[in-house]
Amino acid sequence: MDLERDLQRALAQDEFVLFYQPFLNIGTHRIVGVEALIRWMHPVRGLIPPGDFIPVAEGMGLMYDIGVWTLNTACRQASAWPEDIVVSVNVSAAQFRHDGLVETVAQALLGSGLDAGRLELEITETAMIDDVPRAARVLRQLREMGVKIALDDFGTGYSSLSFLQSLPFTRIKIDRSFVRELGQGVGDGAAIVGAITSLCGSLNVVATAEGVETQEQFDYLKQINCSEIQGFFICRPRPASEIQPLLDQIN
Ligand code: G
Ligand code: G
Ligand code: MN
Ligand code: NA
Repeated sequence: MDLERDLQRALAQDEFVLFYQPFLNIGTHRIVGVEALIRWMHPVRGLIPPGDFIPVAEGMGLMYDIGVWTLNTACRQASAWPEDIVVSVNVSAAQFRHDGLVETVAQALLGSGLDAGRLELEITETAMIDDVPRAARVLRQLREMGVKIALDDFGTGYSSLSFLQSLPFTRIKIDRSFVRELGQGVGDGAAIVGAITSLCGSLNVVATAEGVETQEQFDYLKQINCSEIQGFFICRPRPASEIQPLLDQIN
């Protein structure tokens, strides 16, 4: 298919771009970091979202190289931002299972001059659950370098409490499927978000609610002392050229 042929050339032709979506500390009302979200600027089809090409790229074995590009680009762009801003980079399952990940991260930090404490990797439980001892070793190495680790889309997989306890996460991102139900008076979303938030408190991990879209959701999360939030209610993902002035202005 054309998409596959075009994907093969997209890296060499410099067609990927990173958008960034801020996350906010509810207590201080400050932006504490931004998540890098890849898009493909296709010369004919225009902007293609990651959901439409990442599965294809993964099937073609291209995700590792795309991930290297993403890490390098995110670290380089973040090195120009205020020093208290963290940049969060999504790591695919294929990338996490590759033996070169730790070295790639070290190179991206070295090449950009970004402080390791300003880089966070977002990893889903699906990427780690098949070999938890290995995941623990890799994450420990990254933590020893100073890199932060977020557990992405939490609540959608099947991880146990011992999984949370045995892996050195610095942040847990509460999946937006639970956040969506807040303030609607339906479903178990509020109970689940409340339980994860208090669990994060006990484990000394930052709780971040994803997909916050309304004032009601914001108010609920503030009331239960969820530390950080992300979503269209705060800011949509935006290109680097728009994010930098925003960060310079408010921080
Ligand atoms: O930006 P959007 O909401 O369309 O992202 C859809 C999905 O693509 C999300 O699950 C997100 O984690 C994933 N994604 C976005 N950017 C990257 C990236 O650079 N690398 C990987 N592996 N996944 C990404
Ligand atoms: O899986 P991950 O959490 O990395 O997914 C990030 C994706 O979520 C991005 O594609 C981003 O565009 C999307 N997203 C971010 N905020 C919101 C929101 O408030 N509502 C919805 N529906 N999607 C969001
Ligand atoms: Mn993410
Ligand atoms: Na997520």
